[in-house]
Amino acid sequence: SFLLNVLEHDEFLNKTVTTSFIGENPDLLAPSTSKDRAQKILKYIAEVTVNGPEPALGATGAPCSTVDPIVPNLGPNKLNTNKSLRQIYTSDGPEAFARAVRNKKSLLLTDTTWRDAHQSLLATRVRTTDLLKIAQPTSVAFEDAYSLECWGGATFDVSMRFLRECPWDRLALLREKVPDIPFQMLLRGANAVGYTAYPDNAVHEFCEMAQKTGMDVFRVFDSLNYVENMRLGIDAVGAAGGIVESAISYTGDVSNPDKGLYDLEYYLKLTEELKGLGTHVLCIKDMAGLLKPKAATMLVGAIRAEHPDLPIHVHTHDTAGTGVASMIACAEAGADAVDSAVDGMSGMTSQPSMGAIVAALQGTELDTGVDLEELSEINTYWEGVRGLYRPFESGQMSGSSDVYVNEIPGGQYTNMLYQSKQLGLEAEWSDVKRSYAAANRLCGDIPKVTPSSKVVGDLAQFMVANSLSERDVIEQAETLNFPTSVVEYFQGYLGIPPHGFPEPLRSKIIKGRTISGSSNTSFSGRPGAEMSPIDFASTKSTLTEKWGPIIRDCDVMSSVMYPSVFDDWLLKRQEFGKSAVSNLPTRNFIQGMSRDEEIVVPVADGLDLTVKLLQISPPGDDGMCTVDFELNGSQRRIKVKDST
Ligand code: 3PY
Ligand code: ZN
Repeated sequence: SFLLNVLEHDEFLNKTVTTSFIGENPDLLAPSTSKDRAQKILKYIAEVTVNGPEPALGATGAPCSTVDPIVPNLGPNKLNTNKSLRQIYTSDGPEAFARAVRNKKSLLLTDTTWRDAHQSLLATRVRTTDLLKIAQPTSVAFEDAYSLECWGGATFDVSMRFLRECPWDRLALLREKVPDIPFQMLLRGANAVGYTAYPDNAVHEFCEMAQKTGMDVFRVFDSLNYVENMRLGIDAVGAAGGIVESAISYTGDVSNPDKGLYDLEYYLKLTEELKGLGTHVLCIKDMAGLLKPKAATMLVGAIRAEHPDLPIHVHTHDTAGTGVASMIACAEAGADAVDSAVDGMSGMTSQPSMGAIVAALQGTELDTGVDLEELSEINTYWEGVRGLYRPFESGQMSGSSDVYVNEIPGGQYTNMLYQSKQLGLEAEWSDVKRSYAAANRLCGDIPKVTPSSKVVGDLAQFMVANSLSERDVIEQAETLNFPTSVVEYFQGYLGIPPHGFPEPLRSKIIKGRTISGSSNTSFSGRPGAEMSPIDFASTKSTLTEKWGPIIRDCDVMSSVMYPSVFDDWLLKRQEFGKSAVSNLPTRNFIQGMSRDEEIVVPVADGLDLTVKLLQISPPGDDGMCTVDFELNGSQRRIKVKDST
C-alpha cells in the first residue's frame, strides 16, 4: 500500500487539514511519487546521521556490527506428503489440531525467536524486515514445528512506538512467506496486547482481526491467573475460530513444599477450570524460568495423568540456565510441545537453545526431527542479526540462579538490569532484585508477568529509591506515596490475586481513594466488566477525519489499543515516509550512514534506491548542516538542524 500524498502535504503536516481540504485537493489521494519517497528517506538518513536515533529508541549500547547477516538458501520445501499442523487446523479446525498434536510421539517445538526471544534479549526491537529475510528458509527448516511465535506480547506496542512499523503489516507479510507453519501469539487475556483491561468487544474484535490476518494459536494468560479475565480472552479466541492455548502462569516451586502458596493442587484446579472454558491446548507458562526439572516432572506428570487427551505446551525462560534440562523433563513427563529459540537468540533471559534440545533428544523416542544442519544455517543468520541489534543488548553476561529467589520474569529481568546500568545504579541492582522478592510478598505472593510484574517492579524500585525495608512498608504504609500502579493493583485494576489481597496493608495503601468514575474504592470482580463497548464505526470516522482516508480497519484497532502511540506513529510517517522506516537496512535505521557508504533501499515492488552519502557540512550559524547524497546517480542535498 502506497503512502498517500496527503500525508506529506505541508498543510497536513501543520495539522490544519480537514476533510474538506482533502475534498478540494483530490490529487493528494494519489500514491506518493517516488521523488517524495526518496526525499523522505534521505531526510530520515540525514537526521539520524547528524543527530543519532530518537532517544526513545534506546539504542545506547555498542554500535551495530558492520557485517551483514547471511541469509541461507534452504528451499524449496521437502517433499512431505503429511499435512502440516497448520493445514490440519485450517481444514479441520482447532480440535483436529489438538488431536494431531497429542498423537505425535516426537517432541514438538515452538520457535520463539520472532517474539519472546528478542523481547527478552533485545528490548523487542527486531524489525519486520529482518524477520522477512529469514521467513522462507525458516518455513523450510522448521516445517514440522508446533508453531512460530511471532506476534503479540510487547511486539504490538513496540513495533508502532519505537520501530515506526504497523504490527498488522508485520503479521500479514510474515504469513505470506510462511503459509504452512502455525503462527502463535501471546494474548494478555482481558488486556489483549495492552497493559490494562479493554472493553469486551475490543478483545473480541481484536482476536477476530488477528485470526483473519493469519494468526492461529493464541496463548491466553492473565497476570494474576484470574480466571474471569482469562475467560474473556478464551471466549474471544474461540469465537474467532482460533486455537485456544490457555496458559497457567507458573510461580513458586511445586517441588519444594516449603516455598510459597503454589502447590500441585493449585495448578491442577486451575487446569480443570481452564479446560472447562474451551481450552484446546494447555500451556504452562514459566515466564521467569522457575520450573526446575524435578518440578517439571511433577507438574506435567500430574496434569498428564488427570487429562490424558489434553495437549500440554510448556514455555520457559533460561534465566538460571536450567531451561534445556527442564524442557527435556517436561517432554519425558508427557508434554507435547516446548518453547525454544534459535541458538544465537537463546539462553539467559530468553528461551533455552533449540539446537541443544534437538541434539539432546536425537536418537530417542522424543527426537524432534529438526535437521541440525538446517538449524545451524538459520542460526548463522540470527547470530548476524544479533550483531546488528547490539545497541539494545542489556549487557547481561551470564545466567543467574538468583531468579529462583527473586522470581523476576525474563523480559523484565533484562529491562531492569538495563535501566539500572543506564541510570548508573548498577551497584543497586542486587538491592532491586532483593526488594523485588519483598515487594512480591507485600503484594500477596502473586504470579508476576505483564502487567502484575510491573506493579511488583515499581514497588521494588520505590523501596530501593526510598531505602524502605519490607517491614518499613508495612509500618509506614499510611503515609507513603506509592506509585500509581501499586495503588491501582490494590484497588483491583488487574483483577483478584490467587490468594487475595493482604490486609490491612491493602486498606492502608488505598486510603479511601475511589476508582475512576465510581464511588467504590476497589473493584469487586473483573475490572473490565463494566466498560462500555467501543463504537468501531464512529472511531473510524473520527480517525478518518483526523488522518484522511488512509485509515484501515486494522488502524482503527491499533488506535483502540494505543490511541496516542498510534497518532504519534502516523505523525512520524508523514515526516519520514513509510519506506524510510520500514525498508532501510537496520544498521542505517539505527545509525544513519557514514561518509562514502552506499546502500540499496527497496521502496516498492521491484524498485530500489541507491543512496550514497557524500559529505556532511559542519553546522552553520543557523545550526543547520547540509548533507549531500547521491541518489540513483544524481546529487541531492538535505538540510538538517544539528541538535547534538
Ligand atoms: C508479555 O506479556 O509480553 C510477556 O512476554 C509475558 O510473559
Ligand atoms: Zn516468556
